[in-house]
Amino acid sequence: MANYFQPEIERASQEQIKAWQDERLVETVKHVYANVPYYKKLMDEKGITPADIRSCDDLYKLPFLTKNDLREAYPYGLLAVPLEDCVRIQSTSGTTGKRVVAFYTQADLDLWEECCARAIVAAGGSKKDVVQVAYGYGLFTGGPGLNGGSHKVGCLTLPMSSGNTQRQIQFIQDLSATILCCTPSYAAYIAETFQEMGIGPEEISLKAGIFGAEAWSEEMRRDIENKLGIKAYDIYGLTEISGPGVSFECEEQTGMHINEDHFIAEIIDPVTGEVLPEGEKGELVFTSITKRAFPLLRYRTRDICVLTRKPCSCGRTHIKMSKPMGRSDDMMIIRGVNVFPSQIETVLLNYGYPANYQIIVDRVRNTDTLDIQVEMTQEMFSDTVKGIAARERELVDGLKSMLGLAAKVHLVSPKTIARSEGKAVRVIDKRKI
Ligand code: DLL
Repeated sequence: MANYFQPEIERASQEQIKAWQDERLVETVKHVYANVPYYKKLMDEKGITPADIRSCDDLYKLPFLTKNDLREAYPYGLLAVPLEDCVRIQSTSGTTGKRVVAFYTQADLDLWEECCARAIVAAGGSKKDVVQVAYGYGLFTGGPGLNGGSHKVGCLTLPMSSGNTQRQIQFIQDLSATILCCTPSYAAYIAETFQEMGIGPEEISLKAGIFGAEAWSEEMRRDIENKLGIKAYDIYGLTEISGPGVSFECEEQTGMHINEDHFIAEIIDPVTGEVLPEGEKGELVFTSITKRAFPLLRYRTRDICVLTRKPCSCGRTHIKMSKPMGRSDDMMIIRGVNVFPSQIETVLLNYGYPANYQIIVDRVRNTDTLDIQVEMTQEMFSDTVKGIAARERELVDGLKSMLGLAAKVHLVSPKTIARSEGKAVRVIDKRKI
């Protein structure tokens, strides 16, 4: 028997969903055109006004928005309400000069938390549950989003944040946590630690997990499910659009229902920008239609997905997206942190290295590893062994402050990294996900 947090919305008819989307889109376009000069300019350049957008059928007329627009408009350029109406910011992981900052009014937070509550109830959660939130808290949306959702459902919420695995295990055991929320790689690590302690699935109180923020495979899902004795549900989202809960999995485990009363999804050809029909693989684009502080129209996520309206056995009518199958840009997600190769290159160039390097990403015992091989100049190469070790440490520190992530650095002799004849292969991602 399926459970819903807001059954009248989650099982609404297609006509009702379309009616909500039409009305809210029109209203949102008026709102941003009137209040965000950045949008007004983009729309004026395309020669359209709010009067041209009368329903979702006109969505294609609107300009796209990208992460670059968000950086350009940083920090307040896309804010659509007075700052005094905002009560919170969150920000994307990764720490290039300009981060993406998203603003929320109290009403925006409530709607976001309701989306997360839907995900928790879909995973079998009710007020009887003990929800252990082991996503990071702070600027990252994972902890705050699931925390708020858990409150809305009325669960006993354990705001653990990530890390300190022994303490996570102790709380799962002592407080009989029933639902674990964290990244899939951290869930796998917790599962492995239980196994090493000789604690089997039948002795673990958990019944479900809500795992997302990074790609994970079906094999990984089964492995976590078996070790912890749970059902593992996927959850998707991005800071720009609110955070976790943009879409979530139901018991069918065949894709994530997008909360269509809040977000309109499109799939486009990442090269031409052309809208593709349902069922075709392409880049996912979102338009938020209920947010007040930071509404985004046609935001290009860079995530490659497929959408389907095939009826779902859970009774939900909202469209489903597949797990993201990759990205149309070069962003990597390493231990939950968004990393662009260009950030790494910037650090190397700052320290005087030639741009000959290779980034090797792997997953060892369910934890992402980041190794960077960097060619030295001839001059650096003639340095002492001690001098080279000091240089490596210096780069590790520089990378840490740029990425917020520990990397391993290996300095190699000049001309040892293979040169390519076409595009340089900078990144070797060995993770099988
Ligand atoms: O990762 C929000 C989130 C927190 C989602 C907790 C789920 C759970 P960002 O840091 O802005 O936000 O990163 C967004 O992460 O564009 C995807 O590429 C990737 N991503 C998020 N969820 C999934 C998922 C949060 N379930 C970027 N599967 C997105 C694969 C995911 N990739």
